[in-house]
Amino acid sequence: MSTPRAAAIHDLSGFGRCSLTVAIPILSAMGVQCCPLPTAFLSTHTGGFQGFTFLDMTEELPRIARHWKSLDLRFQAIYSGFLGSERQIDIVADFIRTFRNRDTIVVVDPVMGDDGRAYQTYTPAMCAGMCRLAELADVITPNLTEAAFLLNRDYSALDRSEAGLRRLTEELSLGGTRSVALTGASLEVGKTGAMCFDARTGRTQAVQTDFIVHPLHGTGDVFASVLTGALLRGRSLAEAAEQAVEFIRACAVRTVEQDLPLREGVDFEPLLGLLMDRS
Ligand code: PXL
Repeated sequence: MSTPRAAAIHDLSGFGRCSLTVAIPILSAMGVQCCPLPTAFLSTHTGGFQGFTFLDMTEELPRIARHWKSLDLRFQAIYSGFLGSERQIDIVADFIRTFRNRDTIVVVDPVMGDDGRAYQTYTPAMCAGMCRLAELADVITPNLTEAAFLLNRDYSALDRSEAGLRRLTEELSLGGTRSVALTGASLEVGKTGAMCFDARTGRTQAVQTDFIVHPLHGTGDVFASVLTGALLRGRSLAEAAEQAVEFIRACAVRTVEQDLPLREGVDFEPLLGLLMDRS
């Protein structure tokens, strides 16, 4: 099998393990060539650090896309996450329309917020744009906050029972046309994971593992990156979600055992070998 290639459209945060500093090593370990399009260059992520720098890369994105098109590059995955400006919504949508072909998986992680609140740099207009962008996806990976934003619901009033989470996931599927892996789905005390709707089979399935710690920064990015890598390796949505959830659990155990600061993200580097397919 030739090496699959993914265009990864996320920010580059120099410190704090998220976005591209998570996506590049994880996809590489999983045998995927990761081609980054940085949406912004920050000194740290925006969760838990004060005074971070932020260089908006909006102007650069269409120039990169034009050059890649002139080289006739093909991508088996287009994987987007944290965006740097409202204008980037249309730029990323154009990128998807230009580079998508029959064998391309489009994964949109609709990064907007956590714990019921939008991230500091996300305006209401950006969140509305993110919902439009997510309509182009084959697979979306929202957390509960982002699910509430996507469906225009009150976060605190979401029904978190198993039946409620199933319904929420199915509602996010746009009538069964888009796969969904809803993260932060806990079906019992002490467990967490994802509720998955697979548009290929029409099935909704929960994936659960032991809950280790909250809040751990960047777990959404680890989840979506492992999921994308596993889908490119031919796994089903539920298998891909299971691999992602188990990897995060292993990383969270390490992070907690070493008493590492939670804002620095999950201590995943020594565990990348778990993702390598030696077959
Ligand atoms: O993990 C999501 C994320 C990505 N990128 C940046 C962030 C965050 C969450 O806070 O701040 C820059």
